[in-house]
Amino acid sequence: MGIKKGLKVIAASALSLGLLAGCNAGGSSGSGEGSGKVIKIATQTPLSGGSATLGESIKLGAQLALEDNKKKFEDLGYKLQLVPYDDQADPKKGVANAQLIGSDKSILGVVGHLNSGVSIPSSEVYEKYKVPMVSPANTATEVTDRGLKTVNRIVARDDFQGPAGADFAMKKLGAKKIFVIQDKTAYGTGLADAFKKAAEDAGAEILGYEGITVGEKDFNGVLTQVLAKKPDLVFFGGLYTEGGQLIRQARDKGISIPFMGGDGLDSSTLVEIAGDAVNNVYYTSVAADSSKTSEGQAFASKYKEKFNKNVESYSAYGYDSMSVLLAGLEAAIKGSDGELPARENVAEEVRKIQDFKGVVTQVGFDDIGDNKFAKVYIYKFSEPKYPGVQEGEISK
Ligand code: ABU
Repeated sequence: MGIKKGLKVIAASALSLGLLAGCNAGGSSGSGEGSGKVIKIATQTPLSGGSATLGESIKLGAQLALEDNKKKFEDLGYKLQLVPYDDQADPKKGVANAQLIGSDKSILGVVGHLNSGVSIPSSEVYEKYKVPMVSPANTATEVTDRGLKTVNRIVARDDFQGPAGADFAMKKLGAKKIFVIQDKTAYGTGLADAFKKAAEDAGAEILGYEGITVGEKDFNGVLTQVLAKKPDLVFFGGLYTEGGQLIRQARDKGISIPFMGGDGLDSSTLVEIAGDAVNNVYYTSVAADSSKTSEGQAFASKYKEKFNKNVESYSAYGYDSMSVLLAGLEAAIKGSDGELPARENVAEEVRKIQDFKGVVTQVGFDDIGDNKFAKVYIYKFSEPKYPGVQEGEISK
């Protein structure tokens, strides 16, 4: 399937599910089945554009968790509602949506975002309105390093992921001369820099460090530089849409050396775009392969049955992020005397979580909202089949 056609299919399926910007956002609080005081939980992820595969998977995972918890909250006297927002992977859209979320007093939490560059400015707004956020996917260090009380994530940080990739590239792949490409976003640059520093500290020579732009489609310029420098590995900090095209165009130019990237490559759409060119591509991810455990397999089956889609890297992380948020909400409800709990109480209860067992994660937040139990995984593609084969699992 061509890239354009693939993106159209994603947009069409998002439309058919009523997921695009503003479709349900801020829906009427008293309508629908069930009874009780309405509590809304928002998701903010890209539901359209080049990052929609992962953005939609987070939303669907979160939706499943909310539905699984509805009965419990009804018994407590509350009716849960999901309000999905499409941030379009755009910081301005994310902030505008965050203002809407903050202004709707019945929204008591947010699952999101996918993109760290959207999460960072949007979460300044959540903090102002005291709305707790749990991110299933943001890995940039700045997301939590600002010390905001409302901001949490369940995945590992790029100052863990980047060095883990560098260690693997040098020790297992024998890389010594590396060319680094990054997409100039908070995520892509942060991950590439963390990888580069760790590789240099371990004695690697960095032959080139170049930026590309999100949305770019022709990588001939940077790949000509790669050909001239003759590295033994290319590291890419960015997402699957640009990554898939970069890899495919590299192979077309005869560049057959290993490529490596981070969790931004961890999507079936990378394989769809790159095709056979994906062979000999390695990626670190902060997402576990859900097929490795019985809980993960059961989740994947349920997800497939409900949405007729296979799980993506962050589907179960959307589920676990929503579950963690609802655990904090449930604790806050205990002291709320039948009223809506205050947002700051929900935020405090979420941050207090120390040992939550999700479908694929164990979650315990430290004092800045990072997950003490987060892990990094290493995968390899040897054939155009998603996900890649797991080559390693690293705990802190
Ligand atoms: N961690 C990969 C998803 C992109 C991001 O953090 O911006």
